[in-house]
Amino acid sequence: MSNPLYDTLFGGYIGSDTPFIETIDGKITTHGNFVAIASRLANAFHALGLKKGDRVAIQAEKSVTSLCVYAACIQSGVIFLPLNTGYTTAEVGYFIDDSGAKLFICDEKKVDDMKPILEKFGVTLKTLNADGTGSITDLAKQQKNSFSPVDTNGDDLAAFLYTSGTTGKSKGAMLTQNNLLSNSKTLTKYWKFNDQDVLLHALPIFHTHGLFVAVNVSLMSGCKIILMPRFDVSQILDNMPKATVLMGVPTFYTRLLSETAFDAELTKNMRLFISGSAPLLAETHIEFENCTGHRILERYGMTETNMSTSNPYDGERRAGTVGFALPGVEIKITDPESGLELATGEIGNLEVRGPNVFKGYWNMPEKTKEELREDGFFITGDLGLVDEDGYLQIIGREKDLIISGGFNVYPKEIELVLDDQPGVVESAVIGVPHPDFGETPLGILVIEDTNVEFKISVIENKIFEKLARYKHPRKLIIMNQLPRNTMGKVQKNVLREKYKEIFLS
Ligand code: MLC
Ligand code: AMP
Repeated sequence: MSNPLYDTLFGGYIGSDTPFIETIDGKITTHGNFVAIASRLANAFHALGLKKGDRVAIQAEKSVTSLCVYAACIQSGVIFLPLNTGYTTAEVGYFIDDSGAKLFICDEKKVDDMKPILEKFGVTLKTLNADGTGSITDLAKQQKNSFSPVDTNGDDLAAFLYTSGTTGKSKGAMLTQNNLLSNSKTLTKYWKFNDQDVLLHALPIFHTHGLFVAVNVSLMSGCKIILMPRFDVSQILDNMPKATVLMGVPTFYTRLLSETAFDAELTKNMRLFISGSAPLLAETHIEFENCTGHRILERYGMTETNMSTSNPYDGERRAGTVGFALPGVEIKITDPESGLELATGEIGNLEVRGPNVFKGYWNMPEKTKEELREDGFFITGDLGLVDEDGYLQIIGREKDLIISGGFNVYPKEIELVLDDQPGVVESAVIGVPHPDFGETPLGILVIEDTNVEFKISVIENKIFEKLARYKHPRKLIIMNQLPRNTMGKVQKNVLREKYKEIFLS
């Protein structure tokens, strides 16, 4: 019997009294405790009738117990489906329906809103609150401390992570045990993680970055985690002297740089600052080095591929680049029309192949075929070039995507909501530079030519009801008509140019 992911990440820690997670109230959870809680949860899943391959969707605050739910899923061969805590009921309803989840775990506060949807789809509901209490914890407490891991092979699914699409419909990226295992092994070695490391963990745990990269690498290396509920500058500053590594999105670094207390002295015990999920401006990279003496290590990844490239640990960490393909991973730049590989220095589609690349989109074979070639190369939708020294630069995106503070926002999803509102003829959503979030959505509306007073506030309320807060356009602007090319296609580049400074002044 074996379960490669469980055996590698968790199995060795049974009974261990080594500290694993310290929360900001100073409470320590040892590795042994962590796997014991996970085992009780796995027994609870079993008691609820969950079997290998079933899906558990969770929309819960970041806590030791919510991380244990992840471990329990791996142990019981159940597919883990974490959801952004900001998603609205309507958004969660789609994921529940699409994934066919058997169990949904959420905060008590969300129960009333979620009940009708869960009843409709026959989904079991359990609660888990930010303080670790809830009905899933109550059930777990009645269970044994040990659970014999369900037999799996590396090709079995470990997680579904939903990622929005250019059509506005979210896709469930299917990640196998091997996808996660191979990437965490590679990153642990490449970034020299070890059991003396202390990671400042301020990212959400419902995405690749905060979950698979941060947590799996810590488990693989025996590194300790300081677990923070969210990114809070003063908590980071307070805890930095005790830590050695920080993983963050660029917004973390720009916010830290605006603090006078953030300097070389405060960071003297740190060995590594890692950035990803969105482009880090070269000027941030340089300013950071001037301020602290540390060079941020920028890497590149995606939900579908985990991490694909990284700047070197020992060699030159080059600003404005995402480094080289990780060991075992292949990248190539191809012509968007022909699919043929381009020469050094030429800009084209970035494609990735390796054990890190996902298995496909859940129940979407056609979508999978469009993006995942038969030879295993995944078309990322990012545009890049490889320079003469082999460094990859992400130049832009083929896909119509906005990245706000590290969260992906697909314009189409917002446009569908805007177009649906009375009085709106059509809309265009574009990404414009934002000093804090890097980029942010701006909504442009064309409205009906009537004498009836048109209220933006009515539309804003509708957006609140339908879409998670981070997807909301920071501003809605009315135009007489949208610029179009001769083919009738909306020229978003013209709009981006026109409004590029709207949030910068
Ligand atoms: C929060 N808000 C955001 C936002 N985060 N709005 C736009 N974009 C975001 N990213 C909303 C809040 O709800 C709030 O609304 C208002 O904006 C201001 O909130 P804040 O307090 O300033 O935000 P904060 O909670 O501090 O969050 C900002 C952040 C956070 C950048 C720290 O968004 C974050 O942790 N981002 C990390 C995302 C991430 O992990 N991405 C990895 C994806 S994996 P209101 O109404 O109160 O004003 C991936 C693969 C890879 O991409 O390569 O890693
Ligand atoms: P997600 O689908 O949330 O996993 O987001 C993946 C996308 O984030 C990629 O396709 C890139 O567009 C972007 N991304 C991740 N890391 C970087 C980086 N270091 N620089 C630029 N873009 C990045």
